[in-house]
Amino acid sequence: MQSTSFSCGHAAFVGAPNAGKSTLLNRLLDHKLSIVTPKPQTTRKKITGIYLDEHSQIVILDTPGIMEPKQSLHESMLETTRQALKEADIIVALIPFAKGDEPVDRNFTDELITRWVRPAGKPFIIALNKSDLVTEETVKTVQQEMLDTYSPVAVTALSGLQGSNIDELVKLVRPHLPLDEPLYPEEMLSTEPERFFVAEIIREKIFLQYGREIPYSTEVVIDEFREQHENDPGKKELIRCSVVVERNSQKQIIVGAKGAAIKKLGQAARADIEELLGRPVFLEIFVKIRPDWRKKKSLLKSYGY
Ligand SMILES: Nc1nc2c(ncn2[C@@H]2O[C@H](COP(=O)(O)OP(=O)(O)OP(=O)(O)O)[C@@H](O)[C@H]2O)c(=O)[nH]1
Ligand SMILES: [Mg+2]
Repeated sequence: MQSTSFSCGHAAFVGAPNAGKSTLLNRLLDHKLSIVTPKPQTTRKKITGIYLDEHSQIVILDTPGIMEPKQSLHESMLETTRQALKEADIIVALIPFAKGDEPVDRNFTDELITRWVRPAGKPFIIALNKSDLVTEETVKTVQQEMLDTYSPVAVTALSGLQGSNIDELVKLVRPHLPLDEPLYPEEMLSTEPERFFVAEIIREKIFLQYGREIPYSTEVVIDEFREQHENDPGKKELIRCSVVVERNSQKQIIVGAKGAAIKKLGQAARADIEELLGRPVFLEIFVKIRPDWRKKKSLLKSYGY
């Protein structure tokens, strides 16, 4: 792979919560790496996904969506996004189309580009996402508007969900990658360890299963992750984790009547974890109450924020 036409570097995906950053990362990798839900603020930590084709290795940094911080947790999430912008060789600002009178949120876009993207001092591409939601005419009009208003190195429109125009984004990113050799081995999809993705899967299932404030008041910690039977690879692997909530009432919701809700959670999570690891697991979920964990710096630190 040492051909002179090879390029490698870091691309940061930034944008509003729900813009579709994680969906796009997964689409590019053709692999479900980063968790995706219809709820905003799903991604809380940086997710590194390694895209590879014969001409390029793109180390994609999927980031937490940019929002007004209301807690220490949000501050850490924004700090993660800031770090990714520093690490990036090229920034992809993802701006989603929406159905309705305003095809893009112009106020947010302005804040994103002027307060976050431009100050990073890197070349940036505006990628208009969710193009499946609007007409081709709208796409063209907004593309031109973005080009005229922000002078990015390029504007493109795509649909991460449907996978349309994805290759075009790769082509636009490639010239901005500074290295001529891959940074990571061919088979590597991410720099984060398996246990990180196990916790993410459980968090995704919480986001999908529970309503209101529950997903936002919850954190998942892996307490134990070990092979139970080293000499017998067919045997189940033990994963013990804690679902951290803020109040007893939330614990009751997570557990549900006669434990039905937590059982359902465990089943949904286990199916995906087994698919990720490619081996059977025994998953134990405990619920712990840690009042105000989202505001406590020391707790946040222990959870990896
Ligand atoms: N119609 C449409 N929906 C999309 C597209 N891409 C993502 N979505 C949906 O938008 C929602 C949010 O997607 P995510 O990928 O989780 O968005 P994100 O930017 O990572 O969100 P945060 O992690 O919360 O910052 C999900 O319901 C996706 O299915 C797209 O191209 N078209
Ligand atoms: Mg995300």
